[in-house]
Amino acid sequence: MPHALPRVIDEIAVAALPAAGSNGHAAVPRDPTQTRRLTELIARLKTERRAVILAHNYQEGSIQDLADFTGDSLGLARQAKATDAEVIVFCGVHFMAETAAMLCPDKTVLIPDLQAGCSLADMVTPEAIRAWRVAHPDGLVVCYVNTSAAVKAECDYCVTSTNGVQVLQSLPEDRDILFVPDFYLGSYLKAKTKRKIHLWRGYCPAHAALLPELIESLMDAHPEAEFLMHPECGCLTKQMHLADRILSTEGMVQYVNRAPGREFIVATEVGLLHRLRALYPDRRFYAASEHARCHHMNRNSLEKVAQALVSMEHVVRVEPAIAERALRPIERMLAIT
Ligand code: CIZ
Repeated sequence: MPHALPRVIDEIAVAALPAAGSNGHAAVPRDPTQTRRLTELIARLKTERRAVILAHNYQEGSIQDLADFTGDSLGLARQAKATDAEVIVFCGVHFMAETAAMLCPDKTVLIPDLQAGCSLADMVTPEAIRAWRVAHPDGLVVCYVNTSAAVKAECDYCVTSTNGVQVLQSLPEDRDILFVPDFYLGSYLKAKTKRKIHLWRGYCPAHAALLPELIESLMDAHPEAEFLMHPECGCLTKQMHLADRILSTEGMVQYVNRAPGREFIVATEVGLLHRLRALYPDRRFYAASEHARCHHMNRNSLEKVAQALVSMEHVVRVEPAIAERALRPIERMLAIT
């Protein structure tokens, strides 16, 4: 009975769970007593279930605070592989949990909210990639990690925003590349590598909220601040010359550690600012826009993390035939980086 309710935590604990907001998202702001109660409950459940909690850099602060590890999708996948826990509560979005499930077939991977998807990942389909291959039989298909397992199964290489340049530079120069699905990351990689890249027209709605005008007025208000920009930013093509650094989320975390400056304008999903402020309390961080929020990431909440550990739902599984093919581009990426 692997999914029986834990010994210590029973229905009483479940009944004590406060309800999530009426929109199904976290009931924020939550009062500190409620947060403490939930955090304690999750700690007990975690021990009972022999579970580990992995949180993406874009998760709400209270989830980051109780996670065993917070990071980008690649870091989380590596942690998932390394852990000896039996259960992984993956606080992120569905494609990330799929990657963890494929890399760890012997572990149970749970996502607190099954609706936590990715608008960008939904912008490309396996059929579209098959059609491109018919037109470009010698081409290579490179997918951003923000793709479903079914799409990855059709691709040759996978990249993250941290390692995209390195992976593309390693590919044979005479091959055309189709890059899916993010147009802006693809444009950045094209400019950096000078490779012949066919760009898909996908975009991340949270990063699209970061408009050039907002960034220019923040730069005027904080002239000493360095401007750190994520390559998914919709403003990328126009603002690239303004960015002091174009970095992935982990790239930003590492860069701030060695940067001489003390102030930073951060153009990415606002969840990352919680991690930056926690790690570097002596620096100042300004969100390029407080509206740059991923509503999918924000579907996860402390309540749903607790609920996932009680009910052992929602289990993320990838069909073995898809997983076998989808792991190929991921493993090729891991071998290069
Ligand atoms: O790879 C990730 O986690 C994503 C989606 C972005 C980033 O820059 O970390």
